[in-house]
Amino acid sequence: MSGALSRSPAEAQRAALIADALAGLSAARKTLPCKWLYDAEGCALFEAITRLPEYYPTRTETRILRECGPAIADAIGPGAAVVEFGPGDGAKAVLLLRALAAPAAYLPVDIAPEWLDAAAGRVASAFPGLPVRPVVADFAQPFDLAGRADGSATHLGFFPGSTIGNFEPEEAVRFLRRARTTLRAGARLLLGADLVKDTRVLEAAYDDAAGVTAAFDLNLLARLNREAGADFDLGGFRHAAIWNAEKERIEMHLVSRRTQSVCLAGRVFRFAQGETIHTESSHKYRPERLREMAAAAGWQAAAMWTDPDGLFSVWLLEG
Ligand code: AVI
Repeated sequence: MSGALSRSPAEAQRAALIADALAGLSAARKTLPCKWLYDAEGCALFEAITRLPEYYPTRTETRILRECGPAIADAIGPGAAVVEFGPGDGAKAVLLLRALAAPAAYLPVDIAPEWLDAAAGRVASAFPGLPVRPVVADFAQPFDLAGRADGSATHLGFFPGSTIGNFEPEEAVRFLRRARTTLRAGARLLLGADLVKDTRVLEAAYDDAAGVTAAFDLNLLARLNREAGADFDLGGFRHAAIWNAEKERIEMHLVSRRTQSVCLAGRVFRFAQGETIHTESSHKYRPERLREMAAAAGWQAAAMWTDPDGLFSVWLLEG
């Protein structure tokens, strides 16, 4: 058996982290994939971010789901099997399922079993008797529901939180196209997407006064020290959130405070003062752009709900 085949999942994950870090830190513009922000520490910090006064997306989307629940339920009709991509703690699924008429089943999809357990447990205890059928899969890759939603009146994909904004636009279209294949012809997708707005509101949401987002970003370097044996001096970097007007996205960067070198997996990476590592993009959408992306993936926008301040949008797409 080869070394790669005999690796435990944790070893394989560590090897992937190191490979991504080596590639990203070798690039002309240093970068690290945002998926590595979410270890246990990162997930706890992200949960804290969602409760910050500056971070409007979670509470605004929750408000839309709560206040527009009856209209959403009318548009969807009874008997839907809800397939949630990346369910988090399942709190938004509970809101949606509470609004829907006679939901047929709940299928949370995630690569991380601990997230699946949390979401499945929360939904199962809120809706005793509702079939809850977790799917262990990387929802960013093609996967099959393997009959788990059969027998329902309709398949409803659910992708809240504007996680779609963390994909590059081409990746977002690919995700939407694959979701259509997974959910099958005639399915619907309820999609949360953050909207373009005042730059100050956006930058504050991603660089809060309490420094929680900064800790979330810097935890990526701490994770590389813990898991990849790197020697980042955390005090040598600061967090920055920058609005990229051309690409209509907030970018998180870790900025080197000085000239320095960092070792990782036997390689040395040099940083000039002010040089950055780009750690995450969070794209914000104009409604017409989102409609175009959906259409490019074969979906039609059937309805859009927003809050009174026009901060966030929830879309119903039809396949
Ligand atoms: C998970 N995702 C939708 C968040 C966002 O708003 O892009 C991640 C995040 N990063 C910093 N704050 C929140």
